[in-house]
Amino acid sequence: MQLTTQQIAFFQTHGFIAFPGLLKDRIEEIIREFHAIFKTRGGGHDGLPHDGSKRSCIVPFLDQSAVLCTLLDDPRIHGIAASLLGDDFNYMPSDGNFYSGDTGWHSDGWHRETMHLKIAFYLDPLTRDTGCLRVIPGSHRIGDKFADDLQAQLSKSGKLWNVEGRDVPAIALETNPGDILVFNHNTKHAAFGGSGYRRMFTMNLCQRYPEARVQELRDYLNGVSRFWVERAYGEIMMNTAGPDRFRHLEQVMANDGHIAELSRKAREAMAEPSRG
Ligand SMILES: O=C(O)CCC(=O)C(=O)O
Repeated sequence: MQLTTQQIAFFQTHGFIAFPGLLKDRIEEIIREFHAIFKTRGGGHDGLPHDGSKRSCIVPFLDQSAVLCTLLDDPRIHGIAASLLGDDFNYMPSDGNFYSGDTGWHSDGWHRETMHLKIAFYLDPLTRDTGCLRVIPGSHRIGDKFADDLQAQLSKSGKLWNVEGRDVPAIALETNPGDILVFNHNTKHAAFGGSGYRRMFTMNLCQRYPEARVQELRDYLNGVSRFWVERAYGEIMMNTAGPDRFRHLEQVMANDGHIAELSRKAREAMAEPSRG
């Protein structure tokens, strides 16, 4: 599947695009695998069941299931990624979540040169006031006055505009399971009114980094050490990759050698008794 020129232009201008029902034919296996992965972690986070009080998050996520790994090979997902990022795009670490309550306004990154995007799979029917994703069109365009003003002001919307987060002008991307949402990491997004059990997982993807700027990719990958992992990808993702998938793993695999040491340090820092 290739996106049309109009779809690509829409994404570039607005910073997001929705594909209602795109993966409806796979939703049963997707939901089954989502729960199977959480079951291996006790149902939530840190070996405990998710109790709805705070977000439970697993990173990397879809890498833990051979079935979910094939989403990267699925011509519909592959086509979206290749159309927006180029044929040599990188797959990046994914996350699986039980979200709990509101998520305030934020960007996932603030990338000037290399485009990063997120594909979000929401596994429950969600409306504007029950936790669907909201996005602010155009907020991804670094250097544009509107986007830069939002970047500086949005987190203080109550004080600066007398407007609380849920009332900030935005598009509510109401979804049903099987719908796919895609947004630029720079795009401001949030969710309000969700329950304590909102199921969602993501695939992150980016343009291939030019060799001269590959240190930026390494720096980006530092973030996964918070999850105490040895590598950016899970074993299943790497071990079940054919040559077509490997093309989208190879740059990260060549640049994630520092993560194990960072993870070790993060684990040790947690284990240290607090001083004071
Ligand atoms: O659905 C949500 O609560 C927010 C999702 C989000 O912020 C993200 O995936 O970056």
